[in-house]
Amino acid sequence: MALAEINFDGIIGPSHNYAGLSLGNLASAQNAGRISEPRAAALQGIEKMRTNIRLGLVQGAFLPQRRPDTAWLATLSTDAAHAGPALLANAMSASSMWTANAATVSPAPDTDDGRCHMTPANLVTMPHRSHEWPETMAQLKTAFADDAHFAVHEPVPAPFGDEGAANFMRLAPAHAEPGIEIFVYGESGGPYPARQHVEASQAVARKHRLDPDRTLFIEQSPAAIAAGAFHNDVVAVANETVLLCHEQAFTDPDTLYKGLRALMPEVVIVEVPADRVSLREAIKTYLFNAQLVTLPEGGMALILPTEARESEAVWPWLEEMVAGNGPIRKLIPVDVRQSMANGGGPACLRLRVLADPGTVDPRFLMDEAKLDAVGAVIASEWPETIDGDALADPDLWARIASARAALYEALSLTELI
Ligand code: SUG
Repeated sequence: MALAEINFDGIIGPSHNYAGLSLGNLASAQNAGRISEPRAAALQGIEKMRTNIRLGLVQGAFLPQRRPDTAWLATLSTDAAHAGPALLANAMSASSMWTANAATVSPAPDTDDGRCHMTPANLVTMPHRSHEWPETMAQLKTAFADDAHFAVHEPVPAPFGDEGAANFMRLAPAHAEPGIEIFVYGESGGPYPARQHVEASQAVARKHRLDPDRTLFIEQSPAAIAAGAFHNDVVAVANETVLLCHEQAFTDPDTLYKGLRALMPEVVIVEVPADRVSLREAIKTYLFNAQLVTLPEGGMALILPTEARESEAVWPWLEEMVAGNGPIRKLIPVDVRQSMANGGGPACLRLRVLADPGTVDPRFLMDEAKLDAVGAVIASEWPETIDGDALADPDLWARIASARAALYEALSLTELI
């Protein structure tokens, strides 16, 4: 069995819009009311996947969910025509694109039954995200139906907020070796909610049958949340032996670093000092919301948003880091501006699953030909723009439904519509 890291990107849905729904997510608030471009957004996502494939990485995808979410509205005893603007906006968000929040994934080498365990995130803190998990779970159960290799759990129950892999990091000498799993939770975020609760992280670790001696629960610094880091993956990223993080990412970084070095002496901790890159600049440019990937030819690359290249603080620091001959050898900027304007960078758009691709339902795996086919559906079916007022327009709902159906047909996944 050959385990590979597979990045499952969320295909950006046809209802992508800027309703400003996420308190504590500065980009979402700043862009509230802006006219969105769903077609351009989704094509940016396709090009990001193409970049990954051309680097020799294994790529997968999850599909956009039904919007407006009529099943959710029905549980509230209403429908799209009667919900009112606030509830309707919550039912129309394309937020399932950010698959780093779809689930937490503990790969087979870390679990005591040797299977890859997944728990869909309940996302209960934000109403517009709280109804993602049922469709997420349906896709996970289809993609990872092989129960000799995968276990897909029920989400953690409310009120314990769980935001999935965005608050989770894994370090290991190599992908396929037993790793250290790090769950990052928030206690307080000043004016903003701490969306990942420690009780949820602990429950996920128990469900996943992890070794308690190799599982760490670490508090995200309240200063980071208050500055707009609503998930840990806005201030830190890990891959194999490398942890890249901001100096102010954690409440007690020294204890974390000491613990990691004791468990894994080969760990390389690259800490970005606050006097070179402020928390504010880190959050604006999303340099940590990068995919830190191991390249087939060796060495690592950081696939990061183009916004990071435009920063006079961030880019010189990154170039110095690369020149310093550390493990990170390449910087690869990608344009995901439409997603970024809602606070979702390259890392938010992907869920990492370490698995033998042969054990995954092939309909969820991408190659360039499939990306071309998906891109063609997007180019002909996705709305070019959505203005906030149009969210209540039944013609838009019909357009979104048929666009989504066309995509499911193109990928032969109509049973999940
Ligand atoms: O949950 N934005 C998402 C962004 C998620 C980013 N994911 C990670 N960091 N992994 C969120 O805040 C904005 C939607 C709106 O305002 O319409 C939104 O949901």
